[in-house]
Amino acid sequence: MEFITYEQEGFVGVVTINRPQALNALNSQVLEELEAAFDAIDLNTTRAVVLTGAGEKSFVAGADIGEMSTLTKAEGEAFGKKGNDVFRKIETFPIPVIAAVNGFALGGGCEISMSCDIRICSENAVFGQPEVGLGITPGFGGTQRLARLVSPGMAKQLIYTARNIKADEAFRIGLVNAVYPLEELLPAAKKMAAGIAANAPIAVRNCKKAINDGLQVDIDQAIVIEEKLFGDCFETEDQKAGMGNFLEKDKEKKLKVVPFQNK
Ligand code: CO8
Repeated sequence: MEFITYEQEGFVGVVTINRPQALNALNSQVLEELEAAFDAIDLNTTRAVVLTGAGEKSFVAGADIGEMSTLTKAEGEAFGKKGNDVFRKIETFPIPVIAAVNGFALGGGCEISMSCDIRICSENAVFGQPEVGLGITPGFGGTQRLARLVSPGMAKQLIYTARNIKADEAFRIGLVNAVYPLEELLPAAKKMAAGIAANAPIAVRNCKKAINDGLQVDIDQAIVIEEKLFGDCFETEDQKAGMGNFLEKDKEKKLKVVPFQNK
C-alpha cells in the first residue's frame, strides 16, 4: 500500500493514513487502501484498532479537493458513496476503533473521526466542516453523524458557518473525549486500546453492536437488541472465566486476559 501503514502491537492494530504531502487528504486511492487495510485485520488476534494520521500537523485535511473539483453530479454522488461505504465499514467494524486525531480534522477528516467509536485528540487538533465554503455539503456522513454526536443545533451552526474549532472547544461540545499534548496522544490511544483489549472480547463486540444498533431504533426495540446480545454472552468461555474468577475471589486470575472464543 502507498498511503496506509498498519502495525500490530499485541491485540491492538494501528492504522495510519500516510499522505503527509497533502496533509493526509482522502483521494480515491487512500479510500480504497483504507478499506483494504480494515478488511485485512485479523479479528482473531486483534481486539481494538487505533486510527491516526502521519506527521505532526494533520490527521486528515478532508477529501481531496483536486480530485473532487471536476466531478459531475453523478460522479459526486458516487464519490460520496465510496467514502460512506468505507466509513460505514469502520463504524460497524466488529471491534472498537479509536481515532487519535493528531492535527487537522477537516471535512472528510472530521467525518472519518466521527465514524470511529471514540475520538481523542492532540492540543493542536482543529475540527470543522468547511464544505459550504467550497460550494458543497459534507458528503461523508457529516450532516448525519455530527448532529447525532453533538446537539443538532451545534452541528447546524458548525456546518452552516463552516467555522473551524480548536481542540478545547471540540472537548467542550463532546466531539472528543480527551485532549493530550501531541507527543502523548498516540501512547494514550494505544493504552486505551490495550485496556479495551484486556476485557472479554465477545462482550466488548456485543457492547459495540448493542450501542450502535440500539441508537437506530426506538427504546423498546433497543432494549430487545440489548437482551439478545446480553444473552449471547452466556455459556462463552469469556463469561465462565470472567464470573468464575470473581466468585473464586482470585484477583490474580481476574486480571488475566480471558481467552478469545470464536463464535
Ligand atoms: N485536498 C487536497 N489537497 C490538500 C487538502 C485537501 N483537502 N488539504 C491540504 N492539501 C494540500 C495542499 O494543497 C498543499 O499541497 P501543495 O504543497 O502541493 O500545495 C498541502 O496539502 C499543504 O497544505 P497547505 O499548504 O494549504 O497547508 P497550510 O498549513 O497552509 O493549511 C489547511 C492547512 C488549513 C488544512 C489547508 O490546507 C486547508 O484549508 N485545506 C483544505 C481543508 C478543507 O477544506 N477540507 C475539506 C475538503 S471538502 C471535504 O472533505 C468533503 C468531504 C465529503 C466529500 C463528498 C464527495 C462528494
